[in-house]
Amino acid sequence: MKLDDTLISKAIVEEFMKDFLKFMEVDVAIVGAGPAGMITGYYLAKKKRKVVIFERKLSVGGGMWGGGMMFNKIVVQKTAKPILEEIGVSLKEYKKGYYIADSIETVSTLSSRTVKSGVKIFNLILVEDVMIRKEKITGLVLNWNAVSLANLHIDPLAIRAKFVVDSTGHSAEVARIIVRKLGKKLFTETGDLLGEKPMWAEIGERLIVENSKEVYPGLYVAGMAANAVFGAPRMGPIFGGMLLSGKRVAELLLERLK
Ligand code: 48F
Repeated sequence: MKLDDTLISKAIVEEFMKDFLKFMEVDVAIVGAGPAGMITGYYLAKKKRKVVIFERKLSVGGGMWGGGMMFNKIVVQKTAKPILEEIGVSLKEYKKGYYIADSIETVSTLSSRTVKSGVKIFNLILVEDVMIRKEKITGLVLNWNAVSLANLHIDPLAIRAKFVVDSTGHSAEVARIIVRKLGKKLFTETGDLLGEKPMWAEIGERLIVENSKEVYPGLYVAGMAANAVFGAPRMGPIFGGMLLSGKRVAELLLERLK
């Protein structure tokens, strides 16, 4: 059989467009394919919800690849161990209650399980704005990240979602867009982003789960974005909180989607 170059190109364009059209209306649209966003998607798709994740970078995994200071190991605590076991990541007990995993194995296993559970991940796409109707978030406004990096004056496209999750990490970009465009309307003490506090793993990991909740009608925060919005500490290369946070947001959304 001779290989037809144009047919290869047609296959890519046609199949991409099918997926893109299919995921333009979803139950949940997640912004950011770091550990928190992917785990949120995984638990939602496991329950047959229609979920899409938009990631602006070429690769998924966010801040997990490099472990701590490029030593590519991550630590999780006992409470998060069952999540990594469920998705099939090998863990070694380092000291009582501290488990260590290879960061490459964790990201690759998590992304594979997320996609195989039914979540569609689009990489290279930047979420640059939101849609709001009757004081509720109803969708996302997208552009190629390359368009933004090249500073090209090109209009975006929009997709509709029943709920949106901001799992953009330290920058909490979706919550920030809400404040920038609508004022201090977040469900925080001041209505503004309270900002991340200095590193303290114990407190950061505890608070992240309770901070993983709705922050504006229809918008939930997961992962480091939750602590950035609600003014809690960062925690460095311990990742249990990210996983527990994503799982918590998925549970809250499953209730809302009933
Ligand atoms: O930063 P990231 O890994 O967030 P996370 O899931 O996990 C945080 C940890 O990695 C680490 C930590 C652990 O102690 O503190 O930082 O909360 O993943 C966030 C992803 O969102 C993407 C970004 O490229 C990254 O992969 N992202 C950020 N803004 C946008 C975005 C945007 N506007 N549109 C699309 N993707």
